[in-house]
Amino acid sequence: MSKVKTLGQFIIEKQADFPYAKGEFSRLLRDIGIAAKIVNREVNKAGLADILGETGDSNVQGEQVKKLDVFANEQFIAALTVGGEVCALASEENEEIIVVDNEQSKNAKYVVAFDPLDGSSNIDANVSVGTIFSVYRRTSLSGPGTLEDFMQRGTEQVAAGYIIYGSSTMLVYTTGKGVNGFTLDPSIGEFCLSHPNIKIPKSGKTYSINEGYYVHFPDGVKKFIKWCQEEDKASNRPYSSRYIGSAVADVHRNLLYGGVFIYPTTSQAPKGKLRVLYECNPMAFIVEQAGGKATDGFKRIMEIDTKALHQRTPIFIGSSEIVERAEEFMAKYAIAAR
Ligand code: P6P
Repeated sequence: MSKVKTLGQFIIEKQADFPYAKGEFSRLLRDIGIAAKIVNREVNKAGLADILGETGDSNVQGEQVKKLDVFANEQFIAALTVGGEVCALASEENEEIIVVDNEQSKNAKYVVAFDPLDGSSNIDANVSVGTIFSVYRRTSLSGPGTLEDFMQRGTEQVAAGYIIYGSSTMLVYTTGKGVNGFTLDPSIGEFCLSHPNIKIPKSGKTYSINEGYYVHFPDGVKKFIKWCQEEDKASNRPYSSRYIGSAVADVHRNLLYGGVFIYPTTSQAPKGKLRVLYECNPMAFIVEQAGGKATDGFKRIMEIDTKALHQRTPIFIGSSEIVERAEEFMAKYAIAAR
């Protein structure tokens, strides 16, 4: 009996968790998996563009060659539109929502917000990049989806996940009943359960932040960084500094090994850089479901009131004990700053 359990088999098996669902949600996750496989194929050959004659704007067949984040965006929009399970989409690549207004979708139950290829500026250096997605039940009653359908707190998410295109391609997701990771087996073209019931270590020895902005960090962040660098064997310090510059890769590493990822406010990003709707909330849902924490330095990411599609927030996400320590510094020095 093969030990391999594909994403499709797992979704059907877990469908029992949703007694009222009639399969729409399972089909939605299937559609995301399909788009992920198509994007994976293109991401994996990115470095070959020149050799394959895909330089500039057209390839040897004279076809328009798209930037990979544009390509990824189109694939997820197409898969989710054709799938018929969503009534609207919100993408990092699109200023406004994408209303899905075809016959089978306009009364669909769900909306999906996603970042089609986070970290894509790194792709030419062969650094891992990722897709991040977040699923909500629509709040509008029927017809085409609306902007209001997305103005929900992260606590209302019905599912969240990411695909990381790295040394292997993994899909990690939660529906609120734990976190499971699936690794793509290219030989059979299936995501296979490889990391069941992921739990993030309560602590760790890695901190992940772009220290190039150190002078612009809030005092609490500066003091936390110095705390990470102190010698203290009992608490595994000094921590190692690891910063990939691709949030999905940094968060995924910490999810498996323990650690904290911080993108605080800086002079260039006075409200933080990462977006609430399609980056912070989905990663927060996953990390909390794995036993970790995700805050803006003071309050849960998933309790932030989303007022705009591309709203930004500072984020402190990872092992609960390390996030709590960072929050202590933020609280202590926020008072001092008053
Ligand atoms: P910086 C990628 O552009 C991204 O949105 C995240 O994936 C990543 O963590 C961050 O920006 C890197 O930003 O300012 O450190 O280059």
